[in-house]
Amino acid sequence: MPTLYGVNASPFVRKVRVVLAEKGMAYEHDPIIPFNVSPEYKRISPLGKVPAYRDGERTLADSSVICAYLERVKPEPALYPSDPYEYARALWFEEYGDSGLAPVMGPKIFFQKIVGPRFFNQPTDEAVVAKAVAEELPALFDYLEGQLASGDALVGGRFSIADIGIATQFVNLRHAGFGVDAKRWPKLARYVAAVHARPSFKALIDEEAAAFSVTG
Ligand SMILES: N[C@@H](CCC(=O)N[C@@H](CS)C(=O)NCC(=O)O)C(=O)O
Repeated sequence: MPTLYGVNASPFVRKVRVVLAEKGMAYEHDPIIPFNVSPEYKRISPLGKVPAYRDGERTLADSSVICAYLERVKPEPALYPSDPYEYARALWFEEYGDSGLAPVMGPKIFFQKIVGPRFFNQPTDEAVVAKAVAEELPALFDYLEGQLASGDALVGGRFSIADIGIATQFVNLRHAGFGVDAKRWPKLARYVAAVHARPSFKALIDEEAAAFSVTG
């Protein structure tokens, strides 16, 4: 059976776990923490990051790479649009999650509120959190609000890697005790709630809650 490496707190590990769940693929999960990783792990993930994936003798690192591989291994249900432009747009939203949302929601909010205090005995720097919430999240949310039409999918009217890549970052925000103000960003608030209610996301959110959520 394939093995997915990486701790549940990571939005990138969760991205792969959602893809595996949506495709109904069985796997073993080794919740490696990406801190002082072993030389053996670095052979699988040369940058020492999570997630990584082993499929027999084949190994891969990077969530986007792993998800793209899984799509080829098990094409149904399709999580990447077939239309060329929609395909590229879906990759763009995945990238927006990875490079736009993650650097704010991860180190400035989730790490400050959950990982630092719980796992590194490091108190929350509330000023960092407040600044990120007040000054950085709004522009990120404004963009997504403007990209959402009616319905619960960002691209092509159908659930895709775009939605997985965006919504996984919002799980970390949610664990840290924050959400989307539905008065200011009504489409985004409804969209995030709908994606998080999918069985693939909900099972992981529930599994993670005890260890990684303010409510846990
Ligand atoms: N582009 C990578 C990013 C992965 C990433 O940054 N993972 C973090 C955990 S959320 C990590 O392993 N950090 C440890 C490090 O950077 O050494 C992916 O999509 O897999």
